[in-house]
Amino acid sequence: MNHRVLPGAPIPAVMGVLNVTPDSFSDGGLFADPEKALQRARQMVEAGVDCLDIGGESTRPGAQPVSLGEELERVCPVLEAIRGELTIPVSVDTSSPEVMREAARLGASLINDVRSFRREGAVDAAGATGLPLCIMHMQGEPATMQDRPHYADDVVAEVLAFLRYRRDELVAAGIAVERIMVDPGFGFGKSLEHNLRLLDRLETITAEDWPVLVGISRKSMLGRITGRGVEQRMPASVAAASIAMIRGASVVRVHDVVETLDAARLVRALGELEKTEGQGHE
Ligand code: HH2
Repeated sequence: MNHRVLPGAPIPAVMGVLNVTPDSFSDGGLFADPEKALQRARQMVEAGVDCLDIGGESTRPGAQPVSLGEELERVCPVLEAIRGELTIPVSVDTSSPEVMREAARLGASLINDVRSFRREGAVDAAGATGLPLCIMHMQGEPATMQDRPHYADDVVAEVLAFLRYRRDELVAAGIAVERIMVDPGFGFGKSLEHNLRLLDRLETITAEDWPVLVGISRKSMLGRITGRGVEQRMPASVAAASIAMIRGASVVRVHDVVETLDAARLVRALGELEKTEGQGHE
């Protein structure tokens, strides 16, 4: 596990979600206004979050794609406002090459693409930014990905194979391997059982020499297990993030930053203890 993509951040790090969309599944419409988004960013920074992730396109199951103009209009003013006031690293969640370029120009620190830079021109645009990149596994496209998710044999092996393959393709395109972070993509073309298997065997993915980002916060898998609506999923989200961190995730992407930060602090303290014990035995 390492942090080459978020220099200086603790391990595990907490990434606060800032959706500037009208239709995101848990915070849609709440922070679409730039002033409200900035206020939310300030709150998260005050809580001690390690980075923010701004998204201008909802990728919830069934979501329709957003136009480029609209995505730029949603993301850019918020990124500019945050950059004008806060020093926190900001990731931009986008699949659009134009948004990637603009985000880099406005001071983004990371590009997070749920489509793993598979849109035309995305590898070139992302490569040219010089920024760290997060590649994520998704089966299908958001509009239809939950219709009938299917894996021939072992979902964990398939996700791992995809992430390795995509990492290698980016490296072949000239992107330094140190710039790449990976994400198994919880909820993206996966049934409840697929998601549970991925969480159960997350160490298969975190054991590789790359930083792993995990986003389970408030997702429907937690609703299915607890029977709770989106607004009541904080405890299950913190539990899921804790499991992911204990199993080696370097970054957790969450909505409930205050509570998840406490869990992260506990996991960090355990990590420190392990280091000291390691030294004691030398
Ligand atoms: N999940 C969502 C969006 N972006 N990026 C990464 N790397 N990993 C994730 O798991 C991930 C992601 C979906 O959650 P959210 O942003 O809260 O909802 P919406 O897509 O409806 O905006």
